[in-house]
Amino acid sequence: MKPKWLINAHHFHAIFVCLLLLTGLCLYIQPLRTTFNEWKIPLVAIHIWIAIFYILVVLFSLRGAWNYIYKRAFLKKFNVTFIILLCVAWFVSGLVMYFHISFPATARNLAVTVHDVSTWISLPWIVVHSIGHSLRREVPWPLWWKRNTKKPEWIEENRLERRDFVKSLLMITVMVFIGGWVKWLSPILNISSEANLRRGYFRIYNVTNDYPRYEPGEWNLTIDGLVDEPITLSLPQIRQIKWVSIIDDFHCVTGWSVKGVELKGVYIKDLFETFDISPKNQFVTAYSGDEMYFDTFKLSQLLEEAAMLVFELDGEPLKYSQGYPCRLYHPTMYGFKSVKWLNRLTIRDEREYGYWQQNGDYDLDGYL
Ligand SMILES: Nc1nc2c(c(=O)[nH]1)N[C@H]1C(S)=C(S)[C@@H](COP(=O)(O)O)O[C@H]1N2
Ligand SMILES: [Mo]
Repeated sequence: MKPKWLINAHHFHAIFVCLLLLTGLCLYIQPLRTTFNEWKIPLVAIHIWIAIFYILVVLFSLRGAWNYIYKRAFLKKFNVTFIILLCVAWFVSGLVMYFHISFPATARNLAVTVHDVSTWISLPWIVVHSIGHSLRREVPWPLWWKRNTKKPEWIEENRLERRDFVKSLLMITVMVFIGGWVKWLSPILNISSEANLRRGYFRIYNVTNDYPRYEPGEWNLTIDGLVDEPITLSLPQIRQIKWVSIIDDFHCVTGWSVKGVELKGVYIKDLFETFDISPKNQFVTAYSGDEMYFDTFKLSQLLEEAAMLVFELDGEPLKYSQGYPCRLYHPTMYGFKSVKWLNRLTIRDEREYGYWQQNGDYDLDGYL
C-alpha cells in the first residue's frame, strides 16, 4: 500500500505540473503572448513561483518516493527517474533564462531550447501517465481491457518493452515537431487573404525582467552629448512635429516577423530640424528607460534615412510592454535597433557597441 502522504504528494505534483504547463504554454504560444502582452511579466512571475513550490514538493518527497519505489517494478523507477531528469533540465534552463543577463548568448539560446524540448518530451508521458491514473488503467493502452482477456505478462510485471520504447520515441518526436510548428510556423502560416493586413505576432522581447511604465505626461526625451545645448522634450512638444504613418514589416533577427504593421510617429530628421538641434559629431547612442538596453547608430542613419520615433502601433498608443510611449524605429534595420522606452539620444564622437553587440553577436548596423 502506498503511504497516504505519498499519494498527496503525487496529487500536488500533478496539479503543479498542470499549472506550469498552462502558464508555460501561455508564454510560449505567440498569438497568446501578443494578445496578453501586458501579462507577460506577471505570467513569468507566477510560472516561477509555482516552479519553486513544485521543486520543494519534489525535494521533500524524493527520499520517501525512492524508498517506496526502490523495491518495485522497473517501470516505477523509470517514471521517477524520468521526471527527476526533466525537473533538473527545466530548473537549470529556467535559471539561465531568468538570469539571462549574466550568461553568454549561446547559453541563453541553449537554455530556451532545453526548456522547450523537455516540455514537449514530457507531454506524451504526462498524457499517458494521467490517463492511466484517472481511469485506473495501466497503459500502454490495453487491448485486454475491452476484450476482457488476461493482462499480458509484460504489463502485469510493469516491464518496459521495446515496443513501448519505440512508441514513446514516436510520440516524443511528434510532440517536439508540433511544438516547433506552433512556435515557428504558425505566424507564417497565418496568412490573411488581404496582402496588406497585419500578420504574424510580436514576441515581446525585453532583456530586463521588468520595464518602465510611464504615466501619461511623465515621459520625456533628452538629446545630449556633443550638441550645442542638451534639450529635453515632452510628448506634447514632440506632437507638434508633422506626424507620419507608415506600413512596414517588422523583422527580428531571430527569425520572426510581423508583416504589415502600421507605425505612427515622427521622423527623427524632422525632430532635429524643428528643435534646431545641431550635433557636433556623427555617432548616436539611443538609450532605453529600462536602464539596460541601448543601441547605437551613425547620425546619418537617423537623419538621412527614414528613422522614426514611433508612438502608435496598429492605430493605438504603444502598449507598456512594447515601449510606451516611444520606441525608435528604422525601417531597413532589424528589430533589435528598435529601442523601446526610448528616453535619451546621446551624440558621441565614437561609435559604441550596443547591448546586443556586447552581449551577443548582433551586427552593429543591423540592416535587413
Ligand atoms: N528596451 C528594449 N528594447 C528592445 C528590446 C529589449 O529587450 N529592450 N528588444 C529588441 C528586440 S531584439 C526586438 S526583436 C524588438 C521586439 O519588439 P517587441 O517586444 O515589441 O516584440 O524590440 C527591440 N527593442
Ligand atoms: Mo530581436
